[in-house]
Amino acid sequence: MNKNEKDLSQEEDSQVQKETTRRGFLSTMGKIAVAAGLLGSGAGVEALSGCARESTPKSRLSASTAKMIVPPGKWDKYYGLWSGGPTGELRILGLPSMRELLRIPVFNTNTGIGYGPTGDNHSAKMLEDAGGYGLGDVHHPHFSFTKGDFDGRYAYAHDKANGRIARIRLDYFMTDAITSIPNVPAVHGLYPQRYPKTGYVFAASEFETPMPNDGRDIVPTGNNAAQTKNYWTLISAVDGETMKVKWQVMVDGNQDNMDTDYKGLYCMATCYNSSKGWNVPTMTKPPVMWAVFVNISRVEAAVKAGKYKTIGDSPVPVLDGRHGSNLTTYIPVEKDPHGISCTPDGKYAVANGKLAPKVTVIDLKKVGDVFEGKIKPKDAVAAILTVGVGPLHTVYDGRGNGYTTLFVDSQMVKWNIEDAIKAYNGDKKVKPIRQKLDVHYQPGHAAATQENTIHPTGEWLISLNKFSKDRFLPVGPRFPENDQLIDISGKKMVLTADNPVYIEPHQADIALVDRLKYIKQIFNPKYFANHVESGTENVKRVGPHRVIVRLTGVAPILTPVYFHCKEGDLITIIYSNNDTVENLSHGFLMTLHNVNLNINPGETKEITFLADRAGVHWYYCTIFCHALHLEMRGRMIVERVPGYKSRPIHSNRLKGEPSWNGLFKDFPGVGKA
Ligand code: K7E
Ligand code: CUA
Repeated sequence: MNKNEKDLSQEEDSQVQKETTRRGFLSTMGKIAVAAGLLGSGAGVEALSGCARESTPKSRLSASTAKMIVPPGKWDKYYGLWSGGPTGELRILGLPSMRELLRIPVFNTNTGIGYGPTGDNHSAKMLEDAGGYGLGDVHHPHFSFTKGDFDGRYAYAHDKANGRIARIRLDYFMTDAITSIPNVPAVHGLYPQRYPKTGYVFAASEFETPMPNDGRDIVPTGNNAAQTKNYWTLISAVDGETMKVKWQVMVDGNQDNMDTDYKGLYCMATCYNSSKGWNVPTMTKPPVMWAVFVNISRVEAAVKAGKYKTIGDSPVPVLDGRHGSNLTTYIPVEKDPHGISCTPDGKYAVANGKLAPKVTVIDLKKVGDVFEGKIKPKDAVAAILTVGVGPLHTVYDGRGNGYTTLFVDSQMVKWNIEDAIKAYNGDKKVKPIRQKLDVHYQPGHAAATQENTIHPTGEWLISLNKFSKDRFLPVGPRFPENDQLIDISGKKMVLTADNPVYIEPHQADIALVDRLKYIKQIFNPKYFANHVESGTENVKRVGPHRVIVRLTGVAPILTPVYFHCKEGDLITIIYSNNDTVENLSHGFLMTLHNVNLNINPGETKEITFLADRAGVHWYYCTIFCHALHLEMRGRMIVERVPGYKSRPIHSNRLKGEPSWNGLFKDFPGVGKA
């Protein structure tokens, strides 16, 4: 950007500021919101017509909404790391604007970024080595930590569907490792060690199974009640650097959400099914369940002393942390607890009741006393506070307040932690509940700026709502979810904006921009052993049915622009993007062959596919990179081999596929109803 451009943008900024202050809220706000695409139709219309459903004072709504607007060309203050649920991906959002900046493929295939079997050999192999599943279910993505704050090295995410953990490196925002956790079918809770650093990444398995789960301990059908007696769950510790599973601790009940403390002493998980039930009535029976705390140093010592067994073919040490073990302690929590999260001052862990309208505040110092045998587990409870119906997750502002989502009440409740403790100890004067705010609707997780670090900023809160109902334009049966932005910088929470989000963000981490300090846009070509230097491009037959094509792209020139091969050849494309200019990525899509590479500046990528159809097949660049981008294409010329049987075009269409005409009789224009 040159000097003049900079001056111009500053001028525009002051213009925007003037506009917002000069004109009244009703006329300006609607325009800015609509122009910037920041508000959903519901909130936008309310703002314009002045019939806001919220009880929020208009002046505060105006100020908060103005604060979330990031003027054209300006950057957000925070990075948000969002999970993508059963899409198997992660997303990067900017906050407070809530604009989506990137989708990071993790457990899925992505044809835009070029990831998975259609994308490149490297990610395809990584997915294949991690079990070859075509999907994942991501609930809990987290940034890595050093000394209790985000350190910008990695993000980690779990796959609940197939018991895996992935690591995303935060220089290039790419998934670089996926580990399968042995002995468990599904991991739900995931949390990185906060101190001294990550360190361990802990994962809690949710679904109890026999161990090993190889057909043993299956009670004959009809005898369901006894079926789960020999089922167990494990809390696993993965080394965040090597991505190897270090140890697993067998625990009672089944595990839900996880967290870690700020001293590196414990990881902890809630248990919503302490009775190991197998249907809703049997799962939800006990009125009091627990949060289990794992004593990390004791587990490490036990591993060292060889006090473990292994399960099945897995070499990973499994320790017994069931009731009676000194490796764990079970702190009672009412009832079917869901989220658990440590306060940023490191003093407490708060567990959320879900089926009890209460949060339980656990004193982490006293958890130490429990481990020493000085007090009983129940004596580590510092407070139980009734907050409302369906508490799921609690986050913090760093000013001593918790914000708990109430799924059933569709509310966010702000409460004071120290006051909750005073009230629990009999002080009748204090009122711990500060405010209840309607959210739209049914919140699951909440996320607040830097809230899960030693430096919470207490600026913005997101209510990750599962239902959006009437808030957005209808788009058929599948509604977007609604991640609502709430201003928590003042005394009162102020609902600021509705943000439709794609399926299904459970949880988010929000980091100040400077925490992600290793970001790079250009690869060093030397990083790649297979880098193709410009001028050395070639086509080589290396076996009777094996051809390697080494290509380069320098906008708008693709080299070579044609190559020959024969039907039945296995082709490997090695493509180096030798443009080393920011933002200048190239694509390589081979028509009719299910292949699309995406090669970033300085990067080399490889993909292998079968050329099994004689003829001329064009390959082309899929990323608009130059005025002559459309000309950036070439031909694969496949010679006929007598007797070779090619796939017919579109052979992936199944024969005997049920007709849509039958399924959608009343769809206009399809068949005759
Ligand atoms: Cu509450 Cu899987 Cu974190 Cu969803 S979990 S809400
Ligand atoms: Cu290269 Cu478009």
